[in-house]
Amino acid sequence: MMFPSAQLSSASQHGHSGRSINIMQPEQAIHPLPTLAIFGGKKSFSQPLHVGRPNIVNRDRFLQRVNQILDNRWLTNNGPFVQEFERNIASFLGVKHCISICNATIALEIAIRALSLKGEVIVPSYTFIATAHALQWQEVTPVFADMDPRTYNINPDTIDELITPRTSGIIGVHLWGRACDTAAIETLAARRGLTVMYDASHAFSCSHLGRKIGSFGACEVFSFHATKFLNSFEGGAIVTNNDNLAEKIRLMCNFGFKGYDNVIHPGTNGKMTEVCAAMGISSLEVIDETIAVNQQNYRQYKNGLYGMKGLSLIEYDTAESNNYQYIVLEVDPNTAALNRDDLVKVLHAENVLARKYFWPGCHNMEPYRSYNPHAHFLLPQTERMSPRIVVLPTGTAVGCDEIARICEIMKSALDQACQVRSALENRPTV
Ligand code: T4K
Repeated sequence: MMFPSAQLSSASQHGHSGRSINIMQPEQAIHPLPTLAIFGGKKSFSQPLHVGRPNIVNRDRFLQRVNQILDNRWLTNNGPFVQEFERNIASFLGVKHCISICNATIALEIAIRALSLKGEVIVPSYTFIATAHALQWQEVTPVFADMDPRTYNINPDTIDELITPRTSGIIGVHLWGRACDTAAIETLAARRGLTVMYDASHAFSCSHLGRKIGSFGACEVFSFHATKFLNSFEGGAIVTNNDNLAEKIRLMCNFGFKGYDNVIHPGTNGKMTEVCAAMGISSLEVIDETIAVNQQNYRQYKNGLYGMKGLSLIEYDTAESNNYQYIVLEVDPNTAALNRDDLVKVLHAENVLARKYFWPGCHNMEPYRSYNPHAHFLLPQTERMSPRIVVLPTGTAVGCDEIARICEIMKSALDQACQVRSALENRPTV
């Protein structure tokens, strides 16, 4: 499968000066290389290169399905494409029930409510804000646990001390598709009488302990947002093996209706539309190709960044299935010639819109920062690690030339760290 390259500007096609870069001795460069935009050179990319560019795959099948939807005159409310999508997802994951939802944030809210989570729920601080907001929106207090710096996932050893008489549950997050320590979390939860569910927004098609993520805890929530590995424009799903829970969730996401004119449960509108389901089905049909592209991109980044002191890509466990959707780079400020923020500024100047996901941690965002201004004392690893992480562009919209150029930019910047720092002093912050 061929994917179009983003537009490289003429400067990037020429590459840098061509001299060899000794990235282990970054202070040795004498003159700024003119090709870095931070030094006034032309941007490497004429168009922004985004993190989270949607995978637009299987276009013809999707458009056929859209025509079918229009012919059907059935646009939403549990239509045939939604039903097919749910069957396909459940079968792909090996779970009994999949309830598609309009997005993962609403899916989290519905799951939290269906599980009767109340009072306080323990979540990692290092996650997308939706995990915390889904609780707060329902007046359940998110209590933030620290990360394990080796995995960036919630550290189960930090959970016990956060449990109070008001604690009702734990939401683990499989950050960047890498499973959190479900065994430790669930053992602790069983001992303390807590309910466990997972935010698996990043983890579609990833496995853990040899089985597809989707059947851990009471239920798991996926996101099919445009920026996700499998996208349905907007979308999400709750998956579970629990029949009663699935029935309750189905009611809750359709106003509590059971048949016409008969409301038997409180509910909201969490329904997925037909056109979203059609996109999801079409994307699922070619999922292996998307993974292959992501994996190839990951390998290329890994090779391209090899040997750059202080920079390391997160590893994916090759004994498990991975979707390789996130190219996550840790920049160690103690050993890298430039820190994360400076590298991000260099990349942005080149039109590479790298992201700092999930800096600075939910506890440093509102309303949580105001509710508990001292939370950082309990979150030393989140405080230490979140300023190190940068996420780079990948997916089917990014080609080999772009990745090669991004790696060149970083090599070149590290090689000229002193000059980069002084050039950045006069630039606005990212
Ligand atoms: N839990 C976790 C752990 C999550 O990561 C997320 C979402 C959720 C729950 C909630 O899932 P949803 O309710 O969204 O289904 C983006 C996504 O909007 C969000 O879904 C995702 N996580 C998060 C990690 O990334 P922002 O605020 O960074 O979005 P934004 O507008 O800056 O877009 C991200 C990048 O994608 C930009 O560089 C532009 C590019 N983009 C975006 C869209 C929508 C495109 O190139 N094309 C597009 O159509 O949150």
